[in-house]
Amino acid sequence: MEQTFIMIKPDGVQRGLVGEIISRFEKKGFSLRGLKLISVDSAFAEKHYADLSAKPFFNGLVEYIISGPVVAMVWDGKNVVKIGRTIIGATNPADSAPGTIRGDFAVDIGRNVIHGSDSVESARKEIALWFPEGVTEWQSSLRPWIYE
Ligand code: DAT
Ligand code: MG
Repeated sequence: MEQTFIMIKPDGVQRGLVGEIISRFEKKGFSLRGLKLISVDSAFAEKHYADLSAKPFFNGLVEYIISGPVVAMVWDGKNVVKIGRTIIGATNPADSAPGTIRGDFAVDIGRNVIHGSDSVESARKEIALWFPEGVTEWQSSLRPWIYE
């Protein structure tokens, strides 16, 4: 099944949103395959956001991501990349619908609480970057109750 990379950004960790965010993905029916609380350095953050290196907000974005520990996760499920983005909400919390993570918990675009891969290809790259050790193989016993 498909996998996506989800990261709770330093503001999400500081604000005590880790449990709430994990809960939303669990309750949806997705399976957790990897999880760690880590601090990354600027070289690592620059690699993660390499596609945005030409943007005017790039340096501020890197400073934000290295400002405290983040929770890096891999979630597994049918269409998890696209549905994960829906659960997260629009990039700018001003446009994120209520009921989404950013819509419920964020105000400014530069403090938008959470990252989620934007495509299956980005997910593959991001999981390789953040989880070079690999993820955990297991299958939820709830699977037949979630998938027909
Ligand atoms: P997303 O995180 O929704 O995938 P993105 O990949 O375009 O959005 O950008 C990565 C992060 O960079 C985003 O979560 C917040 C920040 N960002 C994006 N556009 C921005 C802007 N116009 N001004 C300031 N920060 C921005
Ligand atoms: Mg993105």
